[in-house]
Amino acid sequence: MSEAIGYERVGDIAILAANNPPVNALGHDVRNGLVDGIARAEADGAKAVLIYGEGKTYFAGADIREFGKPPTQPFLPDVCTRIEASPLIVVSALHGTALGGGLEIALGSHFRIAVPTARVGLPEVLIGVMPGAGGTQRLPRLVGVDVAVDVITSGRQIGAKEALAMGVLDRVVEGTPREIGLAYAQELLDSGAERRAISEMPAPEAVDFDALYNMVLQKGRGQIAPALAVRGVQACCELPFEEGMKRERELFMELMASDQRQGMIHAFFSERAVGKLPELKGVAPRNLNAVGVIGGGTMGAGIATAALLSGLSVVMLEMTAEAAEAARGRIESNLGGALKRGKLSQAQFEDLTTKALTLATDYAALDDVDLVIEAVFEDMGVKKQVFTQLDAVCKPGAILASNTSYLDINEIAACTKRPADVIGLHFFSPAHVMKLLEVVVADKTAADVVATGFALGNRLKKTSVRAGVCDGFIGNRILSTYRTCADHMILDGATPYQIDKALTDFGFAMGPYAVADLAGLDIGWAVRKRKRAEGVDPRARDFTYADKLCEDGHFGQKTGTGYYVYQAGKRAGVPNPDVMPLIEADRAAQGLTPRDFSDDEIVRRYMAAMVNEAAKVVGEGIARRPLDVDVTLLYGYGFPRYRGGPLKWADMVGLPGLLSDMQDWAKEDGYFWQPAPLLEELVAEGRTFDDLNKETA
Ligand code: T1G
Repeated sequence: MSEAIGYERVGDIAILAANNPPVNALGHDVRNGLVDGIARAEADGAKAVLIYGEGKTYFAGADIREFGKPPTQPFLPDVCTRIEASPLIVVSALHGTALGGGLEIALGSHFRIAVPTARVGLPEVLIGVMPGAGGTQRLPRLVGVDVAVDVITSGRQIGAKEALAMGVLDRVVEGTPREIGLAYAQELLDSGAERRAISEMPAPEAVDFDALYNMVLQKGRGQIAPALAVRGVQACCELPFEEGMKRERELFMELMASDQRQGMIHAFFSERAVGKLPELKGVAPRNLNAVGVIGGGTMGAGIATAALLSGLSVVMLEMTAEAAEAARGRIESNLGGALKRGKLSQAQFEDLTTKALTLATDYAALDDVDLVIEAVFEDMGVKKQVFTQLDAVCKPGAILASNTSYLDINEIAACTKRPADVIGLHFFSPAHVMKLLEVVVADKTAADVVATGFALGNRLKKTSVRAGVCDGFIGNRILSTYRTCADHMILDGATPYQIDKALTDFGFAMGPYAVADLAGLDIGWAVRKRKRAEGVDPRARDFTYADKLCEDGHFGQKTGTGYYVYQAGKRAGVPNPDVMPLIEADRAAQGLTPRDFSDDEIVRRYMAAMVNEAAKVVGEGIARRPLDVDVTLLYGYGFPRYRGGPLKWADMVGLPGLLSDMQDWAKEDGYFWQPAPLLEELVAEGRTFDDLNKETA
């Protein structure tokens, strides 16, 4: 018997207890142990078998680390079928998260009991595959097609109460999985219950699977796994069980071989790796109970909302009492959303907006907070004034953080006597919703201040990425480059609308011009003006149509008109007829003759610009590893998760091809298309960004 599955007899019941921390993943040893355990119980004269997990959870699925490696027997579908085929009654007792192959083991069992906090689900589509051990064949038999398709194509986790109502669970009882499992198995034996094999249950009524497939495919915006999973459920309705299992396996293996599976598993492990920093080994974060936020605009109010929802007390500082009340209004409207969704009770809402939130107009109110986050107007002069005052009033050991999106944190820190306590905490709008947090580490930032930045990120349920100091840090610096590439394509003949369509077809939630309208065109305008004031290299191409749009007062959604015109109540806008004349005038003024662009060329240039700047960001150490860039673009810039991130995508399409494209395009614009030294190095050495990820702990 393998160590991973313990064997024990309690009366007539054989217990198979999984012990494969941290999440009892169904690796080779676990699968072996289950098959051997069932056989031993049958040989041992047991009358029933109880399967449960030691530690924090029942099986949380197949071992994802084995993906891409040669599969080893026994295969998971066979393990589930072996359990189901046992003449003994098999009971699974669930706690923690019974997910994917874990739930499939439970569905292979004859009875399922769980503790009230257990969660179940088939989240395989979230890592680019589909259930491959009978989930698409057994679940529909138990819960019907509609519920099964919802569970499988959403990948959502389902609470025990809902799972009981669905019929996935037979019982939900307080206690430990071992206790409730033993009691239930004994009760079944005492009542003479028969073993129940789901595979022997009748297949559910079929539905219009072609329509369902197309609907799911469209909803996936290019992701294929949920749609193929629908074909798996179709097989359940149309084929005998064994045939259905074979069809499920074919579909599963097709997805296992797909780039999308690679991309999504890369995203899964990368989002867990970004928080593991060698520099923070053994470094304890500082205490964090009370936070100050300066500036109650959209960003400040969003940051305050996130802090309040995580249980921190907040002092919101504004210049005037009216502005402070306006900030409270924004915070209350943000929290109102959680109230409406039932995430907050009325009492909690009142507590947060009265007891936990304090408004202030005097810096002295910040003299006892543990951390201050400044979210004022994006101007260096204003930032320095604020930090000079914070330096004067905040207690020793308080952390002074800036939410700047671009500006130099070293320069801000230098205007205080405590640069070691200064850090950048770059939130993304809306700050109480967007998952990404760039933790910007300045030259003198102390290690425990960095540790506190990450601790705050965890507490706010953010995915935090370490970034070095440069103009725009990781995300906005790369954004600025691929946006410039898009603007160059417009000068040369493409339109904002063609570019947006090409990128949404590629998988982005929105194209760059729709995003610009959402964020506000005045932000890009301010950045262009600042950069022009700082001096732009004469070789850089320039364009004026976007400035003209802003000069005419068109800032996007906030003014109702930008690249698109927005009608009330409609999320998507229609092309603004004033835009193309501005672009044509700009081209004419520069003597440019527009040409046709294919969608492929648009995507290739746009992505090449993104990858090239990302390689510079990694090469300069602004991002520690390529995966830090991938997570930043996935969580902050709407990059399609099934492509894994720009550098994972680059590895999959091939770095040599991308580099040679850039070298071609450099013939027409040698200033913009300067290949990153790191990219040239990797191509020369036949290495990839993933090699770098593996080499950098
Ligand atoms: N395989 C391998 N490692 C896993 C794992 C898995 N399935 N799940 C988690 N880990 C690692 C994770 O990388 C981390 O490692 C540690 O466990 C703790 O995880 C045929 C083929 C279970 C809800 O998709 O959703 O079954 O970083 O930090 O927040 O149909 O992990 O410490 O080194 O996330 O408490 C289906 C994936 C697989 C579930 C726990 N199952 N896991 O969350 O901790 S496909 C899943 C999760 C499948 C069959 C198919 C979560 C969690 P490290 P964590 P957590």
